[in-house]
Formats: sequence, structure tokens, C-alpha cells
Amino acid sequence: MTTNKDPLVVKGTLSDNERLKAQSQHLRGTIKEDLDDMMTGGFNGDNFQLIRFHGMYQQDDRDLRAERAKQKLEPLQNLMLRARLPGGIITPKQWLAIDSFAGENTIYGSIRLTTRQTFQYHGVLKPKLKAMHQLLSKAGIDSIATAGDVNRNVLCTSNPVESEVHHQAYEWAKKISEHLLPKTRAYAEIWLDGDKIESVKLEEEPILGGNYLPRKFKTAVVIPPQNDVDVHANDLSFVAISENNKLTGFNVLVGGGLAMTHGDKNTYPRKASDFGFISLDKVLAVAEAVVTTQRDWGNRTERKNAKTKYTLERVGIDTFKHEVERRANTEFSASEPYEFTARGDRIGWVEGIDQKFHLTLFINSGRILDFPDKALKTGCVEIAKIHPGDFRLTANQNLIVAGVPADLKDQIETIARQHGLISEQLSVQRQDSMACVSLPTCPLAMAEAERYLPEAVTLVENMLEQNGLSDESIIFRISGCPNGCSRALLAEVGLVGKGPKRYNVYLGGNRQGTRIPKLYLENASEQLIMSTLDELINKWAIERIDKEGFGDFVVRRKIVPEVINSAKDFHL
Ligand code: SRM
Ligand code: SF4
Repeated sequence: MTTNKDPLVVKGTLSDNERLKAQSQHLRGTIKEDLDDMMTGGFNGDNFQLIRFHGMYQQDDRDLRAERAKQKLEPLQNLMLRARLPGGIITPKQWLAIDSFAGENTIYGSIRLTTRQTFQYHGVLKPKLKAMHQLLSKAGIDSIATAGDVNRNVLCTSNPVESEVHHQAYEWAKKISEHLLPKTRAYAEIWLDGDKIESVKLEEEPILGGNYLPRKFKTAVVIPPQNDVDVHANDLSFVAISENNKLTGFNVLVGGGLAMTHGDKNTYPRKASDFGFISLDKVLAVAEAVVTTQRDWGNRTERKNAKTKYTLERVGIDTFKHEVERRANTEFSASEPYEFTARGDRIGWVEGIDQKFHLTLFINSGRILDFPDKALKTGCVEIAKIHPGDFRLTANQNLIVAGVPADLKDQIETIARQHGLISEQLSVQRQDSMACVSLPTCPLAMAEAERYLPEAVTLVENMLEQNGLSDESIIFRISGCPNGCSRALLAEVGLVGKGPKRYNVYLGGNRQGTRIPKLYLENASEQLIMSTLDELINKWAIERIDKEGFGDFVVRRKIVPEVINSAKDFHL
């Protein structure tokens, strides 16, 4: 534990979130009482923030705001729920339970797969919240710590093919998730009618601390050569190192993160720093040490600078690393070699080493709903009814039907086709494109993302086709604001919302997800963006060397300067 005298603790007035966490009685606040307040569809005072630690965000439909205001109605308050699914794996039985709530019980009726391998319900009304948590709990699912200043849903490469290492790595993702969870019984008490404990003062949070973390914290387990989880978006990543199909340990990466504020040079995306290799017996101790070091040294006065990436820049990478070694009672050895080659999912069927088959379904922006032309939600239910394996949610917002025995393969494929879950027309460009939720539900959105993506991708597809590059793709991502939830700041072309129909355009990330892109167009209209991309794609088609990716091309040709140390050169 550090003390106030520790020179590495940022002095100053604590942010208001610190007060509310301290006064929350271990995340209880008055959420329970608030549930009975039917004067509002939302939560009052501090509870608005505290419900996030329980996996919920208060929202309203921004498309309807102006009209309701005209009618002198308050915004239609509702809740978004984000579940906790370490590694994104669930059983068909769980899928059926999830589905049974989404339909009639939510305003939007969808199951939304997220960029962090879980699902969200949008538009749950307050009176339905408790029933929702109880239904999920019965299915073995909770939403503890999927938001708020805690360690969030732990990612794990959703690779069902090299299944021996996958299984071992996935077990670690689950263990890390459990180890770093808040210990408070608040969730069980409020949502599951769990017994109230005698004195919350006695409840301890040995890892997260009474005031929890200074800011959200994200962890991933990755199995090279895939980088589907985008390690550089995470505060802490474990890179699986294996020998003869047996996991031997992990390289540890610390301090990645993507969010920034437009024009604020004190905020920037950052690649994670390599700390070195650890053996398996040290995983939990190192995870805990990274979290507690960030807990004690992270900036609690300025939330914009509170994430691990800023702590690392402020105290120095070596200082942070040595503190982790001290706390974990270990030393990192030199990192083991590994290479990332791709980030996308392998859409379609692949055969695993266990003679089982795995079908990756491309889900446009992760939105599972019965659309007029394709009943995706019903299709998933029909598959779940007969599927003996499991489902895997990917960090690219897709869904894997994993572990299908050979004799069920045709039947599952037929259902998927009948419901529009498989399409012959799916280009590699669409597979490699991604958007965050944005409007209408996200309160922070500045421009469209999910709703603009299909049209934007069609334009990019046409440009590729006109240049004889139909089999090629560009990692193309749209985020509705600079928080970058679709990881646009690790894309080869990243659009980041600036205002209605206006985006900043970042170029020069690479296909492996190991380079931050650079600002190329500021506050550009959709038209300007597309005409600029048209010119650049043409140049790329003519001047590329071998199979050079678009991001590598724009950096080599100095169309944008390479971002090497983003703390210094991202904004220049
Ligand atoms: Fe995110 C906030 C959606 C992945 C960085 N994110 C939000 C909120 C909750 C808006 C809010 O605070 O009220 C969005 C809800 C929209 C909605 O209506 O659903 C939201 N984020 C999402 C999801 C659903 C996007 C998606 O299309 O899939 C992803 C849910 C992940 C999950 O299951 O946990 C999602 N968010 C990300 C990622 C990508 C990642 O983690 O791999 C990032 C960038 C990586 C990073 O953290 O640096 C990301 N979201 C943020 C931030 C900026 C944090 C920061 O460092 O400043 C915010 C705003 C905040 O925390 O203050 C934010
Ligand atoms: Fe909302 Fe911005 Fe995240 Fe998109 S990037 S979901 S607009 S917070």
C-alpha cells in the first residue's frame, strides 16, 4: 500500500467519482430504494454512476429526445445492460435464456454483441431490471464489474481451432476475471435478493481497495498469431506462449488504451509496453500487482488522465514494472518471441483438431435482431435448440457456433442460411470493418457509427473493385466519438466522430494492430472522406509493393508520418 506521502501519488482535489465511491457503502448507494421510485425511469444522484459497477448504464433514445422535449416529456429513460462473459463463451442453454429476455422485454428487442466479447441489452425499463438479473443469474450469468472503475470483462482469443492451447488460455481468462472481481455482496443483495450482510464496513476489497480503481481497467489474454482481441487497447494483456501445444507462460503487456479527447494533447491512444515473460504460477500475482500499482498510483484527481497508460507515462515504464515485480515477488524474464499476423475472425467453417467443426457467423455490428429481410435472432435460437457445443462471442462482434459434430454440420448450416446468418455476398472488406454502437443510444456519440457503417463499407468495396482489389481489405473502423469503442485508433483507416456527419480521419494503423494511426483529415464531411479514400486507394493499387497493406503503404509513402511514441507524436 502506498501512503499520501508517496511522491508518485498525484496530489490535489479528488474527482467527484472518488467521493461517490467512498460514500457508496461498497457500491450499494441507495440503488435498492431507488428501484421503488417510479416517479422517474432512471436513477437518482450518485446511483446514476453506481449502477455502472453493476453492469448498467442509464440511457435514452437520442432520436426521440427533441420530439419528447417539444411535448414537454422527460427523455424516455431506460437502461443498457452489459453482461460479464470472460472469453465470450456461453452454452446454447444460456443463449436461449439471454434471447428469451431480449425480445419483448427491451425497447429495441436486440442482443448486441460488443467489441469486448459480451452482449448488451438496450432499452430495459426500470421495473424489469430485477427480473432480468434474476433470469440471467439462473442461467449462470451476471453483469458484475462490466462497467465502472474496476477490471472489466476479460477477453480471450476466440480461436476454436488450436483448441488445446485455447482451452488452457481461456481457463486463465476466467481465473483472472474471478480473481480481480469486486468482493462486495452489493450485486447479490440488490438484484438477487441475497442476504444483507451485518456490516458493510467489515467487507473488504483487498485488491481493488475501498475506493476501487481510479478508472476503468481492461485485461486480455491473446493467442498469437491472432490479435483478434487487440491487445494494445488493454491496460493489461497476457500473450500466450506455448510449446508442443502446451501453454508455458505469458508475455505481459501493460498500459494500452485508445481513448482521447479531440484537441487535448494531454490525452492520446497508447500502445501497451512489454514487461517480459512470466511462468504460469505467477499469472494471478502479476495481474494483482499491476492492478494494485495502478490502484495506488493512478491519478484520482483528473479522470481524463487516470488510466494505466497515463500512470505509466508519468511514473516511467521501469518504475512501474519494478513495482509490479516487487509486489508480485517475481522478476520478468526477457519476452519470448511471438508474432501477430491478423485480427479478423475466420468467417465460415473451420475444422478443429478434435474433429469438431466451428462456424463463424458474421454479424453486422454485432446486432442480433429479427430484421425484415433476415431473422438473425430466430436463426440463433433455432441453432441453439439443437447445438451440443458452445457459442463464442468474438471481439470483432461476431458469433462462433463452436464444437459442431460432423453429423450436425449440414443441419446447422441450413438453419444459418435460411435466417440470413450466412451470405455469399460477404466481402473481406465488410468482414474487416467495424463500428461502435453510437446513435441513438450512446449519450456520448457525436456522429453516426453503426448506422453509417453499411453504406460506408459499400463505398469502400466499390473503390477496391474499381482498382482490381476485390480480394483485398483495409481494416476500417468507425467510432462515433474519440472514446474509440470500435478501436478506430488501431485501424488502417479510422473514422472518429466530430459532429453530425463529420469525422476526423486517421490513417496508418497496420493489419496486426501494433501501430496507432495518425490524423489525416479533420472534421471532414462524408463526401470528402470518400473522395479522399478513393484517391488513396487508387494510389495504393498502383504503387504498393507485393501484398503491402494499406496502412503500411500510407506510412511508407509518407502520406502520414508514423506514430512511434504516441505520448509525444500522436497530436503533432
Ligand atoms: Fe466503450 C463508453 C460502448 C468498447 C472506450 N462505451 C461507452 C458507453 C458506455 C457510453 C457511456 O459511457 O455512456 C457506450 C455505450 C453505447 C451503447 O449505447 O451501447 C460504449 N464500448 C461500447 C461498446 C458496446 C462498443 C461496441 O460497439 O461494441 C463496447 C463494449 C465493450 C464491453 O463489452 O465491455 C465498448 N469502449 C470500448 C473500447 C474497445 C475495447 O475495450 O476493446 C474502448 C477503447 C479502449 C479503451 O478503453 O481505451 C472503449 N467507452 C470507451 C470510453 C473511453 C475510456 C477512456 O479511457 O477515456 C468511454 C467513456 C468513458 O469511459 O468515460 C466509453
Ligand atoms: Fe459511444 Fe463514442 Fe463509444 Fe461510440 S465510441 S459507443 S459514440 S462512447
